[in-house]
Amino acid sequence: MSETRRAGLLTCGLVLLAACGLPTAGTRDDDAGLEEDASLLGDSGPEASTSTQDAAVLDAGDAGAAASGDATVGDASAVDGAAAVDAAREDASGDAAPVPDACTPQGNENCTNGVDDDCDGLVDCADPSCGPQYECVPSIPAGWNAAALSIGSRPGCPAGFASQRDVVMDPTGGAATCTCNCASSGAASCEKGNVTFYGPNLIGNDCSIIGSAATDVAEGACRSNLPFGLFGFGMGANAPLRVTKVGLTPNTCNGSIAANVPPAGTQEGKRCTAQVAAVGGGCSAGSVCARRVSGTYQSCVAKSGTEVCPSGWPTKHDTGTSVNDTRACSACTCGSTASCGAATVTFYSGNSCDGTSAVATANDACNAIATAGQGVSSWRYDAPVLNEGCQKTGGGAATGAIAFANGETVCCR
Ligand SMILES: [Ca+2]
Ligand SMILES: [Ca+2]
Repeated sequence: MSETRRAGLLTCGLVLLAACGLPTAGTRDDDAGLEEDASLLGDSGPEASTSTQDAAVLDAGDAGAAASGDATVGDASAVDGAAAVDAAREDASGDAAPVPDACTPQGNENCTNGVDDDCDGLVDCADPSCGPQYECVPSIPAGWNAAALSIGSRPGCPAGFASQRDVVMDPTGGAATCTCNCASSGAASCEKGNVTFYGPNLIGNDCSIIGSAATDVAEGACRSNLPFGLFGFGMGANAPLRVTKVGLTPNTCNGSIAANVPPAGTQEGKRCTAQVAAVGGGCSAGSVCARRVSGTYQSCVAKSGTEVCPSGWPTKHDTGTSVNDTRACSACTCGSTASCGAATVTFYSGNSCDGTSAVATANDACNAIATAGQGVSSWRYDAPVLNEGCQKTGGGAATGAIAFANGETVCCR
């Protein structure tokens, strides 16, 4: 039998004697001795752990006696009564086969270790002693830290949190609005054609007899210098020629961009992380015991970079130590809209492109124009410019984004 058990039984025996009205022959010295024994009970090993409250009562009794300088019967009764309860518990458990008590108090409840430290049967957050400072929160995935976030102000971190960081967060500015402006400079022209005249024949469009070298002709100019003198004697029933339209000389188009970048509407805040990374138990499935935040702070989890918020922490805040705003517009490229209309060569009987006329199409084919025996004194190449102008051909897209230096995703409940 252990010393503790002996002390308990001794105490019990004395209590029974007192209860029966039998003289206990107790003296103040006896009481003092009992209290001393009882103190041993409270201070001793594993069995004492089952009666923490009893030990506390004993301590209080001792303190009272010490304060009065004279232990009273009442004090002794309190002590004895506590000892009797202990004795009864031991009897209930059976002397023959005592049930070992696995819980050894390790001091106050540690709220983040998953253990019932103070042996009250309640682990971590389930233990009311954790309530003021800890609470059950959704599970915190690996890689995330329990954090406290203050939005709009930067008060000191709540108790239990450190690693503070002044942040800017939650930009509201959207993408840039981009408008391309295309300006035209210079004029488009279809100024040149290329005309080859062929020998006259009476058959029709026979371009077998070359009468002139290919000649570039300017658009819109009335010409009287007939090549090779071919038509000087007057055209026959048919005058074959081939007119090729030379390509467009477009107007020049210069693009410029009008970029409207809305303000990056960030706000300031402060992020703190829990000083103890570990989280405890005593919560329902899917929850853990973590430090409670206070003041303007919200309960959150944080992870560096741009992340998707984990389950249970739905409210996302993009944060960083400063804003890196790269929003802009890409350069605009512009092109001419001009084209050349149907090109023709018109022959005239008059010297100034007047009088009787006949028209040949500039289609790079052998054509025969009928001049009805009229002489040709002048001619003109015409190729109208159509749709002169400019249009956007590329660019003008919104680029960049609002990014954060030391970016961190903070997700709150
Ligand atoms: Ca604990
Ligand atoms: Ca506990």
